Amino acid sequence: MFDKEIFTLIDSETKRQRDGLELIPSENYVSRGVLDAMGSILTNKYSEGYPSFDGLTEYTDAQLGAEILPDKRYYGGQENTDRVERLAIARACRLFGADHANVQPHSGAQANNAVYNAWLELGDTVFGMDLGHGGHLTHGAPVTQSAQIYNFIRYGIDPETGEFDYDEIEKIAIKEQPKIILVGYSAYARVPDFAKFAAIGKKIPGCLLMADMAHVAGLIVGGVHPNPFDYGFHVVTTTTHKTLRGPRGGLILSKGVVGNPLKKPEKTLENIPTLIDRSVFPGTQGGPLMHVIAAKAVSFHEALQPEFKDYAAQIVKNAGVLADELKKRGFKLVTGGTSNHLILADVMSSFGIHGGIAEKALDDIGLTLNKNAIPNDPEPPFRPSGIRLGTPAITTRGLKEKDMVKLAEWILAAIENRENPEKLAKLRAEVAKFARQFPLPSDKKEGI
Ligand code: DSN
Repeated sequence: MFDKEIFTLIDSETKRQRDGLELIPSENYVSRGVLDAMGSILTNKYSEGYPSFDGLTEYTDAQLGAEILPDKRYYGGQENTDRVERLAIARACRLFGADHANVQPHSGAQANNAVYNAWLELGDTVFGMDLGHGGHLTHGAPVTQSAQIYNFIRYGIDPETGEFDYDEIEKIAIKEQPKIILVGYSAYARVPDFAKFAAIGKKIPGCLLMADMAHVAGLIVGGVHPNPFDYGFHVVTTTTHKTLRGPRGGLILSKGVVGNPLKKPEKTLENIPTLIDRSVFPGTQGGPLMHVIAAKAVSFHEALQPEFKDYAAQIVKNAGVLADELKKRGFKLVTGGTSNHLILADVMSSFGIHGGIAEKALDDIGLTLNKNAIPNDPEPPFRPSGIRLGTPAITTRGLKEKDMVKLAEWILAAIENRENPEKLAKLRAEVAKFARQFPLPSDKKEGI
């Protein structure tokens, strides 16, 4: 039986992606290999539990693929899935310099919740970045389940400088004694000082240093963004589909001793890898998505190749040029620019329009981005003052610095002509003609 309605919609989405340019900084285009693994027969398999390791770092990829070690699974038929998951774990550890990786979280939210569940008791305090300043929903926004269970307190940035007030953060941390200091963001265009956060965390007994690096994971493994593990962080969570360019999913990396997840370890920072494994399964999830884990492994293999460093560097170069070109055209940028892959522009103070109006105008010409709150936004969350855009996806398509000039021209033209359907249609045709010169990686047989 052929499901015409769904496959027609998938065809239509393929055309939208081919004919447009993706500027949402948390989105990307996957390779053929990632897509094939995700669409594979591994989706049929249940694999609750974990493959066995006895000293992860002693194994090479080849050994991990070849040996069948005694497993810690609950169902039979795992000879292939064990190997897939071991490869994913080993590659993730190598990419980030971690002692352990849990590749099973279905999403970034699941990854973060599993870490909270692993380390915290009811009512414990977590100190994270304010959502309104660029933090993330899962870092304790009052509407989330975790905010009902734990006590989240928040820090923000000076929107002009983009700097955190580390003295103030230290003062609050010492007073509140959080069990987790969390560094991470989804709308922050600068790079935090991990050493300063780590120094604060080390003054608090039993404080877990956790970094949610979902947005910049690809920049970290590409060597153009600091790695929190180099500064003494204990845990890094991430999604796998943003700058890392893998399938939609979550990942938890940790430092510490990798133990048997079937035995409950003592709650110490050293035992964090095992506490996390138990927290993911059976703590907060059931069966892992083995087709997605295979796709994660494929994307980790891609990210381990030398070309990935060029890709990561190009993302940052493109973002810097795009920020400059937007500024030249009257866009006021939060923090005055960018040091990573994303740009936050205040379109209310630049052009007197809400972010949603700009989002719609750009959608109309085939450029996709999202409305976003700016720090201390005077407007309500659903009608915020800003737009958020970034370069990970367009860099995958192959756009370079010179193309950022054209892009900035189109962005301004869409905003200026937002009430002129004929002009918007003309711009849309121009964008589509340009975009078709840069095929989606999944359209290419040879992949990325
Ligand atoms: N929704 C993601 C983003 O766009 O940043 C974060 O989860």
